[in-house]
Amino acid sequence: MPTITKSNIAYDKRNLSDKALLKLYYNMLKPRLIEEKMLILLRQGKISKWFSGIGQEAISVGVTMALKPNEYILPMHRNLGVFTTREIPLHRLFCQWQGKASGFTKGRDRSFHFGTQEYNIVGMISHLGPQLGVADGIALANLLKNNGNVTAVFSGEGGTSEGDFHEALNVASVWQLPVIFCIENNGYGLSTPTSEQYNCKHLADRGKGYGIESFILDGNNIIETYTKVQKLAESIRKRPRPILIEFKTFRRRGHEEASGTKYVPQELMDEWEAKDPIENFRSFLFSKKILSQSIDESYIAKIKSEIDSALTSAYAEPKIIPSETAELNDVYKSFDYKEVRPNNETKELRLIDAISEGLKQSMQKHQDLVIMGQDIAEYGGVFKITEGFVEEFGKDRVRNTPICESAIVETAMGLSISGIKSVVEMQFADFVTSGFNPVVNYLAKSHYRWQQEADVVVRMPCGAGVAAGPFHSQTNEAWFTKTPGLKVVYPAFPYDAKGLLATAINDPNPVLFFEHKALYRSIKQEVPTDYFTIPFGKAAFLKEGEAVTIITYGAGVHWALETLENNPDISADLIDLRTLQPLDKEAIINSVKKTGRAIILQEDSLFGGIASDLSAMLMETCFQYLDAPVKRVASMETPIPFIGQLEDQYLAKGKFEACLKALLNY
Ligand SMILES: Cc1ncc(C[n+]2csc(CCOP(=O)(O)OP(=O)(O)O)c2C)c(N)n1
Repeated sequence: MPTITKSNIAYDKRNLSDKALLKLYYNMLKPRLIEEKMLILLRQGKISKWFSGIGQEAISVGVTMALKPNEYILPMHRNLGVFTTREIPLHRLFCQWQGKASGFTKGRDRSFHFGTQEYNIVGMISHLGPQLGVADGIALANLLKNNGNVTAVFSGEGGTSEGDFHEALNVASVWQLPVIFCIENNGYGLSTPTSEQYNCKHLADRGKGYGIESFILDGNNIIETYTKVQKLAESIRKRPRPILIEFKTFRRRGHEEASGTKYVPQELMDEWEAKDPIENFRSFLFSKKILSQSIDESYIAKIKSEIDSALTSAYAEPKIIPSETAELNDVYKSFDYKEVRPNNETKELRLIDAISEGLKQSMQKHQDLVIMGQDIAEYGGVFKITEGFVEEFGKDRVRNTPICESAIVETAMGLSISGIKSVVEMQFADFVTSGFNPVVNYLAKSHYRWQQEADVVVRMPCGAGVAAGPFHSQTNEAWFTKTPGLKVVYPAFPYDAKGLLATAINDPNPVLFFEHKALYRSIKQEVPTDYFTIPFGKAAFLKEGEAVTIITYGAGVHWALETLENNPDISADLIDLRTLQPLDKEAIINSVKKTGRAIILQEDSLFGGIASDLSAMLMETCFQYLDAPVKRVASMETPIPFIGQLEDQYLAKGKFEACLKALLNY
């Protein structure tokens, strides 16, 4: 019999059939019984961590049942009910939690940190908020495909304090994306009560500020959550738009099991225990004679036996045997590079024109490629690279964005999950800091974590020499070359820029594509008029010589060329790296073995830059071939100053010639 004999929740069964009501009950019971088992295993030390959703099942189950199986859901750490309602086999879930091969992440990520295309679920990353922007991207894909699908994404009330929440809702509203933002307001974010988390009466009230319809629902009432979300989803499918729902509920256990609930007043616990979504619904179903003792017992027995057999099989599965090759092979999605050779017809292009032409030809080749950025549509972007694009490709594919770098990178991730390529233009490479988290944590790690590619190119207009000061001059490639999962491209010439951009867009992995602003209009070259590609990981030898190897990229290439032109007696190999990740190690090492001297020139400040790693690599691989210590030449260890004479002093360019000569005289 139910432990709550008379329901404390006022249910209205509306026109739901008994079968539908029993399904709701069964689907809530399943995650509850799994969790109860997990708590026992935790006490026995058989699992390490557990984030409990006990008391919040009606939200996960109600929302999932309201959506169609092919509609994406983006759950958080307390949404076991999403996974079980989508009928993921328990064996796979348990293997995921035990880090076994039949899980979803090959032991590489824990608990609910995984997605599965098979079940249209995109799991969280620890940072919480990015889920919301990724949902925007999936919703945008649905809008562009005009398939009428809705997307649902979850956040706790704590997560709504993150900037990602604001940006995602803003973008969804401006673009009228078909997404349901579900806030589970469960009273506490770790130990922080709502009074210290936000200062408005209801989080749903925020909807108004974003121009989004919003609703407050009793998150413990399964009929209310299910029927209302179902109705809203139906309406959104017909008239795409975002909707915000605040589900009032309560976190009945610790943030994670080990951390306890000492800071939660007992009265609150008692109050919410009395509102338990399953006990109350069970009592209601009993009172209406829809559920009987024997049906209830059969449900419990069925679920428990499923749990027990899945646990047995998960425990029986062997542990993953570490293999460095297997790990390294999954950092990037394999990419079958297809060479497209340039035609013979060329025309002289500046770097900026070559990038524009390359991007345009990729837009023509990939009919669903979407580009997003601030002021890129009618205005053509601040550098005019996308001028005329909106006329040719339309506003669906050439999208002006609000100033929401995080949400737009996340949107790009969501597009990729839905099979759509995108290019994001950072107005200046400096501003990537405002979208840093999704670049280094979402785009970079998805393939390694759950084999989901992030088919995104982020264009990065970068570099100094244009008197633009500390926030419009940085060349921040080293932040990204040190993050496994990203590719980093840095062309110095129009020809390379055009061909490498085409490859970057073809490559399904996330690519940071650096474009030096000072080279945009100053460097010209004959460039094939048609579409062509250049492979990643192949450096260019611009000069060949005997005495020294000069290794550089970007603006450094032009500084080195100038120095060699002024010193025709210096016999040097000049290597333009062109791509920093992947790196053409072989070309560098072979050249240094030949010349016995190496100088690495970078525009970035010295410490922690590319030059340091290359230097270390050469010391490790070429020590016995070296006639002199490897030399690094870089800009000063200061922010980048504005005024010309300070900027000239800052930049490595002024030091290079003297350093090169000193190395040759060593
Ligand atoms: C960016 C970031 N900051 C802090 C944390 C640590 N953290 C993880 S969950 C959590 C509380 C989240 O609260 P809420 O969003 O209300 O969800 P709940 O756990 O209550 O379901 C915190 C602070 C984190 N994971 N990511």
